[in-house]
Amino acid sequence: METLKTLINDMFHKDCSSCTNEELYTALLTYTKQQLEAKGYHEGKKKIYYISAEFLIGKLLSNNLINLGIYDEVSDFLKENGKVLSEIEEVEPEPSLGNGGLGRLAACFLDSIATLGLPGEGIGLNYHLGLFKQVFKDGLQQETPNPWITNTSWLTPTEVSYMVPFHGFSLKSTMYNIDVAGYDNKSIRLRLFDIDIADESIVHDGIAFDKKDILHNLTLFLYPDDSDDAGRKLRIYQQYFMVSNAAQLILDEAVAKGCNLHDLADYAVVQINDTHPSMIIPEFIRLLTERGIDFDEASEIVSHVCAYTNHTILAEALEKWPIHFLEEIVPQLVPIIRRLDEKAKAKYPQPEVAIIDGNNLVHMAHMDIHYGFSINGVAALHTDILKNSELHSFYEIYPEKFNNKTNGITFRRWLMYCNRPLTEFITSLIGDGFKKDANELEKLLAFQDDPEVLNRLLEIKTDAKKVCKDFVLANTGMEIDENSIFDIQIKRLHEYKRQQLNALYIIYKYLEIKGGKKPSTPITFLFGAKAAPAYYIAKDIIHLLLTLQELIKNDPDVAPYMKLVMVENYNVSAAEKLIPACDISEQISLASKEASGTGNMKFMLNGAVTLGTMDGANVEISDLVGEENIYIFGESSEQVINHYAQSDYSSRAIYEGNADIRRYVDFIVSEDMLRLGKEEHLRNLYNELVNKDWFMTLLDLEDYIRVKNQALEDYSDREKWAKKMLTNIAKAGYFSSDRTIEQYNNDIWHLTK
Ligand code: 26V
Repeated sequence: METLKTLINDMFHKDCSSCTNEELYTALLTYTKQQLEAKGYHEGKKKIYYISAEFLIGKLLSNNLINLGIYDEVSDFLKENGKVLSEIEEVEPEPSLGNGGLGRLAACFLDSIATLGLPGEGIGLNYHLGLFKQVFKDGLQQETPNPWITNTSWLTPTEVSYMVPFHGFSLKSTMYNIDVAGYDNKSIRLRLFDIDIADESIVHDGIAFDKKDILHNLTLFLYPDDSDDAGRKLRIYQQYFMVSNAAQLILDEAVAKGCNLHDLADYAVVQINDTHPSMIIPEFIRLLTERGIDFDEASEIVSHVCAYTNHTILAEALEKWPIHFLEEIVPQLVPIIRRLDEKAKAKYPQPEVAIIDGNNLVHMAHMDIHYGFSINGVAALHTDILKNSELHSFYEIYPEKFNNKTNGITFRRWLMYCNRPLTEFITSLIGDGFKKDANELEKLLAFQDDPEVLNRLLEIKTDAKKVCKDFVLANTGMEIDENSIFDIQIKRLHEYKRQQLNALYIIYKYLEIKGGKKPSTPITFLFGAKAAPAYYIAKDIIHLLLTLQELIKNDPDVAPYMKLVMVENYNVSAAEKLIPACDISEQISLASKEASGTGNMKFMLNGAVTLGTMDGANVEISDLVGEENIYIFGESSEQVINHYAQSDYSSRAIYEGNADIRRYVDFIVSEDMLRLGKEEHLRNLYNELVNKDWFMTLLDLEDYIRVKNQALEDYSDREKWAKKMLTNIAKAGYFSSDRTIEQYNNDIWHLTK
């Protein structure tokens, strides 16, 4: 710690104990950056370029200290000087450069790529404002800007700069780096491209801004609201800016290593993270043909470089751009896309595999599949659905391109950092081999009948609930009880994730308690979720939750037995506090709709028991832990897919045919609720549920109530419950992103360490 001591002295001319937390944060940032640089970077002939519109990296200081292996040393040094690392961390602004799972996955992958020693880079955009900051006012979500770049941030500007041509003008870029440390290994870099003239002063009234002012707004916001054409076009500007920079960088790096461009695939592999970076395919072809390679060979080269990951089957999330938008913004790509489309059509004339469809929409995923060499889903069930239904026609043409890569999470952040007491306890039982080989967690199974171990596990959970309690108090002003059951649903607000199903259970429970049936253990229902600014039903669901929160809080008959808490501005840091404290992990999407989920993995790793549908990676969790150690309910993905195919689901029929369900749904617009909430929003949601319910909430409600009641009852047998917790932790090893990245490398990237 001598270097850190000297650094603090040099920077502030005083010793550690006299510094403010802000000063110490600045010193630690400088110190950590130096340490990272000193360790060096993974290099190799061939590199993986992971291109993504989102990298939800969260705060970096502690994570970097852990991966550098100096967390304890630094923390002790600070303690000796009367300082607390976790308080210094509060100073760090949070980079929320993603919406949810897809962006967080990209961040976990960078950690694993670095940890496994693979040469690679992440490439994305340097959004000045991350995902909006959520504020609750009068029971409604409001959005405010979420800046994160300060002069003490992890970004390092570089000399690298490119010109990116748009119709009528070009924009000059600057590349910034963020170092991503491998655990006990060298680093890789996240490259974030920016324009030099982005102007935060054009933002007004919350997060509104002129969407047409491209020269000043291009990198201002993560994913601008795309509910109108101006928003959609801005997304195309952003995407092209990202991929043009990426393609220029990749070609430059390859050439610098001696590549003659004909053998680009020996130097670069590009993972296209959902369709946001798909324009890299025509952009590569444009740049290669400019450098003298003919079109057919250029498209052949690219087909050996690009691989595509699909993260959703939701129709509204599969990008299809009107060709006239592309003509207006990036006309240079249009002839290339047309030619790629003609080539594909000549071989495969079926309309469902066309790149440009009869309505002149460009199907970005179709371009990826025809001109990439790999397409993967993100959980076994999801990949099966892609093969057998969503992308079946493509699977018939290219069966060899399809493969599954079940998602994973980095255990450095989601166990070693966020749950140090549990990490230490596990280490005391099985040693620290699990930190490098997550499968070693299975050794914990040897302790499943050891009452001391099980007791300690319960104690650690209660301690984590106390930490969470403080966080909740600071965040919401609400007092929760660490001895209650913590039932948690934290994820983006979306109808398919079915927060509304959870809300209907809470209504059922409220009415039950009002009727005199008290639960043996009090329950705390915790939520955290942001709704897309233009997604009105999602915002209505938030309103329902906030109104229920008020109702329950103010009802003396009910408040001692249950609480509903909606955490404001849910983000990575909040997740780090909530996940270790969870007893019941809510993973209740409509079967077939959640591609994988990764929160489910974080929860199990921290000893929560899953309550979920047979969807996404829940299926694999269930296979691993066995039915004793998970609570599964609801219709299967096959049944759900059939309902859609037959159009035979009617929420109204369920509502009219089942008096209990009718009572819970009617409660949304009851006098009690209308007194506290806003009629317009509650009635919208009520109508949506009764008349449409596209994600089949009412279909699974009865079974959900039954199985959730069972879970809550089982919680009382503490030893039996602790055994379930232990099994979940022991079986979580499979979900390490190190395993996922090994598989990407073995099957798709083929890099040498
Ligand atoms: C995007 C959009 C954009 C338009 C409005 C509606 C909508 C709905 C969903 C999405 C999802 C974008 C892709 C995504 O984030 N997928 C998530 O990827 C995670 C990592 O693979 C996976 O765990 C989640 O299940 C999946 O939803």
